[in-house]
Amino acid sequence: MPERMPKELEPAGGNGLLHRRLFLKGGAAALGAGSLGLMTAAQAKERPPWMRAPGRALSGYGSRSPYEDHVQRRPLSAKGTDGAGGSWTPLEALEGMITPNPLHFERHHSGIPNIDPGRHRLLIHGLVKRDLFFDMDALSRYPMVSRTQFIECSGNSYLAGLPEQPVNATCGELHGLVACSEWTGVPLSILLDEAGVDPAAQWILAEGADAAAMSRSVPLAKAMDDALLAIYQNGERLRPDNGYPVRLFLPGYEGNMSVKWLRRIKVTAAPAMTRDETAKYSDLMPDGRTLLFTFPMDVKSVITSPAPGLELAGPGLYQISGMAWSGLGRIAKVEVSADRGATWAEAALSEPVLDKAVTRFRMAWRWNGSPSVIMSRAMDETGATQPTRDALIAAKGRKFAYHYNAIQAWGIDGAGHVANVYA
Ligand SMILES: Nc1nc2c(c(=O)[nH]1)N[C@H]1C(S)=C(S)[C@@H](COP(=O)(O)O)O[C@H]1N2
Ligand SMILES: [Mo]
Repeated sequence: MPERMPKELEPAGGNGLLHRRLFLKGGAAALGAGSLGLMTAAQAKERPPWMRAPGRALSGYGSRSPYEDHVQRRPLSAKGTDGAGGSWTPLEALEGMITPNPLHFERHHSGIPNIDPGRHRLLIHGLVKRDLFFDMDALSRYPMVSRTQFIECSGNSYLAGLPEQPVNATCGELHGLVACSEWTGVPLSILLDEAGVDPAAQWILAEGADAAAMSRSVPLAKAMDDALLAIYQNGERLRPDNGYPVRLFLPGYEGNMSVKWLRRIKVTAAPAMTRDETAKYSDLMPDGRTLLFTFPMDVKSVITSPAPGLELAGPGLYQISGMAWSGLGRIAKVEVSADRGATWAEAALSEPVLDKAVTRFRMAWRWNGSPSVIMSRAMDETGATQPTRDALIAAKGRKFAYHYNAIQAWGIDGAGHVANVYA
């Protein structure tokens, strides 16, 4: 320890948590990371192999470094040949707030249709003055908006906390059914206004062009508020995996409602009570009632580094980094604990902090090498906070599978191995 400790390195919580000001105004120099190994003059003169000949040629479509090929989505066990399944985003390998398109999680009920955009059509009908029928060219002529927002499958995370014993899996396998992109497309309200919605209308039914013709009912109020017909994802056309050539995108609502490969919107007086909003995406409560239409995704956070799938190399200073998001609005605060929840300190939030987007948080931690339990808890601008696992199970029982948002604890053993634990 230096004699005069810079104030950035003052403890903010138990077991080595340091003050978030380390990440707020250039305090990170106090970490002294740049002095870990000094280059000698002889080493500086030596040229690595990639400096001795020109590099490879240009390409029409970029690819990542082969050294990063191990960063992959993890497919859920395949369920037969009907294309039903999903794959998780490897959260522990990523940083920032945006999910790269090729690593955006997937969830399909009947595989990925190979849609020819020239033959794809979108119909708007039902309780409207006039039916509208679009091809992609016509749709693309309407004014577009861009929004950076998350999408999360409501089945995300239940594996992390509902089984009797903690499941041993990576951070991405436990929480990776969430991704955040810049979505660009046409506000649905523009098209509904053009179609002329009947005053009796209260809902819409959205239907996909996959073999499952997956369909969900959406309240008209949401459709008129911020629903988007998304055509671009992080600047390029949607990937087939994520709904090419057009998907419905409903900010903050459970991912299942953001119907991919969108082909039909029917304006209705009542919800259609489709399979996906009755048999599925509904939750059995301890008192025997079933919750239907649980739309917004609740406030959640998870530490992505250190996290299962990564190892700590030994005692020293670490950057705790994680993601927080809420379907109700902006993230207001994230707190981190390094002593199993005995003490908590506020993490630094990385700008920008956007409505219904993933917010990156950071915290400095001096790990002394002894077994530790680290956790994060987020609060959104409505004041909603993450429950403990015990509190969530006390309220909702164990028979639910959707909207699991309890505080996640990671256990770190003396060898630096990180695992899912119940705190
Ligand atoms: N047409 C159609 N839309 C769909 C699905 C589907 O199987 N078919 N899966 C839904 C589910 S359950 C989720 S969580 C999200 C996943 O979106 P993503 O695959 O782009 O991540 O899409 C939703 N939209
Ligand atoms: Mo989902």
